[in-house]
Amino acid sequence: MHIVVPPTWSLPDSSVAPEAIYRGRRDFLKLLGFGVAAAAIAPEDLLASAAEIPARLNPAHRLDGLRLTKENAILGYNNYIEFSLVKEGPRIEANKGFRARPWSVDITGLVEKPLSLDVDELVRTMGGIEQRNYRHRCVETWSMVIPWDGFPLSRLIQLVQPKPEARFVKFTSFLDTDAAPNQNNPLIPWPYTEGLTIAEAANELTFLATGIYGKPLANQNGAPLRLVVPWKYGFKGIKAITEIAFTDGQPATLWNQVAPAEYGFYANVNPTVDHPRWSQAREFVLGGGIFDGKKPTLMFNGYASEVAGLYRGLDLRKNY
Ligand SMILES: Nc1nc2c(c(=O)[nH]1)N[C@H]1C(S)=C(S)[C@@H](COP(=O)(O)O)O[C@H]1N2
Ligand SMILES: [Mo]
Repeated sequence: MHIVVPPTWSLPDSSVAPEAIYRGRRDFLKLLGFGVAAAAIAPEDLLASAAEIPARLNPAHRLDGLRLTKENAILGYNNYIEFSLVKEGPRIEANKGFRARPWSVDITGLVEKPLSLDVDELVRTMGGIEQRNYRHRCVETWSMVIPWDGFPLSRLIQLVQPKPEARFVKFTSFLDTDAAPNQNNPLIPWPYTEGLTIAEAANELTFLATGIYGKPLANQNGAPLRLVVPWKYGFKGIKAITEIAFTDGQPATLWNQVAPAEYGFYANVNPTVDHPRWSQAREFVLGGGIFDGKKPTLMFNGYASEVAGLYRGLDLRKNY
């Protein structure tokens, strides 16, 4: 028989503080007669794994008035070309040979304090996670509203201290041709890579996600750690990150190498700059059913007040 133990993140009240979990665990251990031993154990050892600590919704990122896309749609309509080229594929194929833990992440390149650590250790080092509701707009014209859990990339940047020469950040995904059969395709420059300018990376909106809807990321959504840049097309949001490198030159990215005329380095959501093969003026909103409706696409996906300043003086038609 298979006994399912509900994990700590399934606690109904997602605002439970980590300390309350710690106290609950400690009282439970006492009940089992481990009173003295429990007191001697460091609090970290009793805490739920960092990625399981329930997050608090950041009130600055509530998106009042927008309907969140249903969990089942976020989990079952995916782009993850390592595993499948159809939307329903990653949910099945990323849950066969791929393992999101243990997982180590390297922060390298032009930084004073490079880091190499386990993903849960990284989350703990970042001081835990918060929830943010963000619009998500794929270059293919569908959109969702996703409640992410994670931490701002800016916090990690402060920790590793980029050197003055660092001007870009390059992100690299995993490489495992056994777990991800499509990585045997020699026409694609695996692993998946992405990049941001250092100013984009340090923007308050740029987020490293560890979960969705208060649960650890599903493999098909990019477990254990993926990038979220809500004012850019979804392909910038690289999944299953293994390395974050600070560089002086603009990094090559997978899509920019595969089809440079279609997928630029910036990839800012922009209703006035069409994809060579289709208009970007409108989008299909995915809510819970398949297409819930069409609406006009917003400049910078609705985040212009936060990010337009990053592109002052830049021709967004040339720098697409
Ligand atoms: N490693 C990797 N990351 C990736 C992709 C991918 O194919 N491989 N697809 C991108 C695209 S095009 C989109 S729209 C989003 C989709 O994320 P979701 O499936 O969680 O909605 O992931 C992005 N990150
Ligand atoms: Mo996408």
